[in-house]
Amino acid sequence: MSEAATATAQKPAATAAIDAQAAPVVQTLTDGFHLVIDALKLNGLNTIYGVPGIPITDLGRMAQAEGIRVISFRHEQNAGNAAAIAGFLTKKPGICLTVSAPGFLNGLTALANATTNCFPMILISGSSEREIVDLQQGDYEEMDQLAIAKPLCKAAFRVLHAADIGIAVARAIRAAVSGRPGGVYLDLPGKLFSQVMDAEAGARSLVKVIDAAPAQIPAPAAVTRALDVLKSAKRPLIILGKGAAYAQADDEIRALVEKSGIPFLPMSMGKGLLPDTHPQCAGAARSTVLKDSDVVVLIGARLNWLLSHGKGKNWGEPYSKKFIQIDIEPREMDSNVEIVAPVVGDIGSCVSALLAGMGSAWPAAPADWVANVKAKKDDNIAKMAPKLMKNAVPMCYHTALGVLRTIIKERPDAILVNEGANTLDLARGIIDMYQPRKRLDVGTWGVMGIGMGFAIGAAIETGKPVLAIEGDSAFGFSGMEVETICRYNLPVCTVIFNNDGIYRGTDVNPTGGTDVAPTVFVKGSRYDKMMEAFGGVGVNATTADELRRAVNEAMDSGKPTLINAVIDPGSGSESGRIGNLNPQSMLKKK
Ligand code: ADP
Ligand code: TPW
Ligand code: MG
Repeated sequence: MSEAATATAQKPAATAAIDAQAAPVVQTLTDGFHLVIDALKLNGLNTIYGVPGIPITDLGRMAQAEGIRVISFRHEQNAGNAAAIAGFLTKKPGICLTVSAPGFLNGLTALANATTNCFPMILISGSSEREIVDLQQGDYEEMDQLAIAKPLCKAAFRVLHAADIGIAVARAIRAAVSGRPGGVYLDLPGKLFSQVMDAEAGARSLVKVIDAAPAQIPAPAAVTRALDVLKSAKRPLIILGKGAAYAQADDEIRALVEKSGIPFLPMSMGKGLLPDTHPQCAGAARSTVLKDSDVVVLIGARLNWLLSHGKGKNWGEPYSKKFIQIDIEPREMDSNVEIVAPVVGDIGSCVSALLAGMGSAWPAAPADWVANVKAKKDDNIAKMAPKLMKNAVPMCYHTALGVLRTIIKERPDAILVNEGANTLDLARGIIDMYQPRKRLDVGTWGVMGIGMGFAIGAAIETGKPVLAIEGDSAFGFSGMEVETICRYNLPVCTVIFNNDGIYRGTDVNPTGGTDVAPTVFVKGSRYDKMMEAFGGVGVNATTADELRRAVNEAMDSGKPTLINAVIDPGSGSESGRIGNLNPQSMLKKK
């Protein structure tokens, strides 16, 4: 047990003289507060992201007193997003702490999003008293939180006895990080925190989780099958998803790609596992490789909407291809199309087994295919180059992103956070990444609002400078956290692509009424002034030069900075690259 816990428990109120007649025997006590803190610390969980309030205010205070870093946010969703990205970056569950009902619900969006993205996190929420909640008698912030959390995460547990806290935290950790990672909910009713128990028994009740995410070795037959399919390929392709980034098997993945000579395509958050400038990177020939490949190796990437479900014209149908899939989740296989060679296991073990099976005489990837992909890619890169050099005023997306692309090239260990529509899709395509787990974005749901939470979580967990590239709408979902960034003096430089609205700032109200169109914001807003309100650096940038200077200064100084990058309101397109997903009205437009 920690010293502070002992000290607290030895105050007269918490000290029991067991036998008043005999020499006094002092029993040292602990309580729920301290057991939660001790259980987290014992398992190396040393940061809590949250928002204080009943019944967890003192938990945050005591955690800080015990050496846990407690980062207080302005809204729980952002705290939850910080915890989720901490989980992605470290392979340890990020901890988010919320108050009951409304705070819990605010955090729940982040928990659901973490689960959807396979990021490990634990949402710990205080809750109201069971007796009152279960009889629906209207307790303060009454809500059956456990029932609501269950369908939105991997596992949900409630603890009623202080003696069970250690086991509950252990179960939560295992559930979050083992197998396919995801979100876990831990429900702690207010009364639990002040429950006392013998300190020694309390210490014994804690569990230090051993091997929380055990290696999952693929079956030898699965490895042989996959290699047989791969050997037969004439136009092979490797797709690297964010699961591959999460796995931290960077050397093995690189060895597999380079030994096979196969072109690779990184998914958004898989970018940088190998540099986007690697000769085998097919990022700039995406549609060609999806359409023309004959065997595709998926490594930690699902065949969901982001890969057109593995079928249809993007995949060159009616011509069909063979998929080899490496994933820790057996049920992912055949989710959308047939997987002819499922390799189930953790990516590190699977890729190592494939490498071993390839031996020393593995044939080079077919030269004509490699040359075709390279030609297509070089062609596309050459077409893009002049657009990025253009010095448009007002800036268009390409002008501004051309600047930021160079900055990331010069500072490859900076972390890039990215959300928006055009701001997201164009940045993803234009900005090359050079190192693994440096690109953090909207993920599987394409959710707006991850920006400041991810930026804060990334800065806290890695200590690296963060460049957050944000659409003006996207930023608004978590914008109040600029105060949090200033408060903790984090090295986060936020660049807002301010095009006066969602997708474009040029829509008009067709009725001619006084309300502006639903996608349009206040014209000429100065987001930079928000930063000044909290003592950070605010810059208004209207040209490429101004933008370059301001970002470089921010990255050099590490000072919290917000740059309002003025973007031509007409330069974006509806929904960025996914406008095709908008349902179309069959009725004639007025
Ligand atoms: P992307 O969006 O980049 O395509 P997805 O989120 O769709 O990536 O897919 C990630 C996949 O990686 C999930 O199916 C998940 O089960 C898998 N995964 C996560 N961690 C590991 C790991 N350590 N080993 C194997 N598979 C993993
Ligand atoms: C939680 C829908 C997708 S993209 C976007 C919205 C509102 C904002 C696009 O405008 P932005 O970028 O950020 O200014 P740009 O460069 O194109 O102008 N609510 C949630 N998630 C999503 N995805 C939406 C709404 C949406
Ligand atoms: Mg915008």
